[in-house]
Amino acid sequence: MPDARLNALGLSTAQVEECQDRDLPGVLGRVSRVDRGFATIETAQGALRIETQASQELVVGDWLGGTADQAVLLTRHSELARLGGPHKDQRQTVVANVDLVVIVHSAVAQFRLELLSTFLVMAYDAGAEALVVISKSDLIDDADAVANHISTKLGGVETMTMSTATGYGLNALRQRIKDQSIVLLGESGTGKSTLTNELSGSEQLTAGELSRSGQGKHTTTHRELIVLPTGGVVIDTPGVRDAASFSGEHGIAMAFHDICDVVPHCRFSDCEHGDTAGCAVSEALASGALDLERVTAYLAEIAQRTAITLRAEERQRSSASSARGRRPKA
Ligand SMILES: Nc1nc2c(ncn2[C@@H]2O[C@H](COP(=O)(O)OP(=O)(O)OP(=O)(O)O)[C@@H](O)[C@H]2O)c(=O)[nH]1
Ligand SMILES: [Mg+2]
Ligand SMILES: [Zn+2]
Repeated sequence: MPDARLNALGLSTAQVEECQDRDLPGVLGRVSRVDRGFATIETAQGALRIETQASQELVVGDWLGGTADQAVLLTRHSELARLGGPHKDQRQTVVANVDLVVIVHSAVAQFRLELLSTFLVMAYDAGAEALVVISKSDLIDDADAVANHISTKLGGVETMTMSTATGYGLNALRQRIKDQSIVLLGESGTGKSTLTNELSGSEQLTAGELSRSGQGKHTTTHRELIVLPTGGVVIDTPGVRDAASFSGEHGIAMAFHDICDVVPHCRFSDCEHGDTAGCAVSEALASGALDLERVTAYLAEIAQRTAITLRAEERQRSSASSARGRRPKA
């Protein structure tokens, strides 16, 4: 009988069955935080810290089986990944096993279509659903108009409007995310930690109030998983200024479905969608069937992906040729 605490952490039969199949003593718990060399695990008995091995890169949201002394990583059912590594061309898993990616955008912040599109691509590539939350609706007259505009610009993505200052929209959001594992993504200061505190009904995280001296804004520095009293977990993440997705075909096809429907109709398969003859994308732009800003964001995503592939190939070639040039020691 799985423990109620593990259920609250989002345990499913998949983890229980995997432990049985692999002859593990049972499900140990879920990773709530990762620091250099250590991970915090939420277990049936409470939180414990374990040392992590370099060979086993744990991320927040991971499920572990076994015991504290011999913890075994269980199969991930979704992985939210971004580009990282020294050459910014490696896939890096950020969090695991999330059902829903909530992109938090402040109603009074500048809307950056490319950045939000990248978050969407990441969400879809992870195999998760995506929801855009327009926060701080108290600071603007018509936040729903902002939500509608953003939904249109993002290809019809689901949006919700809310304010932690007035409580507007919070119950609807609680209903929407109930019993799910969600991760909050967004720029710094959009209200992710304030929202996490509000949902969890406690002040577990430090949100960005300016200190009296005006210095030292409490910006989030760690990913952290919090269990919600209403069921489900939320992973708060540090704000990002620029995101690069490790964009797979699937994420792009989902985030830019309207454009991807048109691209196969271009006359040339290597069409760059500029002044090329027979470009169906240009024709759709001229007729107003496609939106120029969306096409620009799509081309940026594709260009980034091409550049990364070329860089990776180039590195592979140069390491192969330097290996060939190496002489055995005399
Ligand atoms: N007016 C208003 N202010 C809000 C609301 N939600 C959050 N804030 C304020 O926005 C500021 C930033 O909030 P945080 O929750 O720290 O933002 P964050 O997204 O966690 O920021 P990072 O951790 O840097 O990514 C704080 O001063 C909050 O008090 C809201 O609904 N209305
Ligand atoms: Mg924060
Ligand atoms: Zn074209």
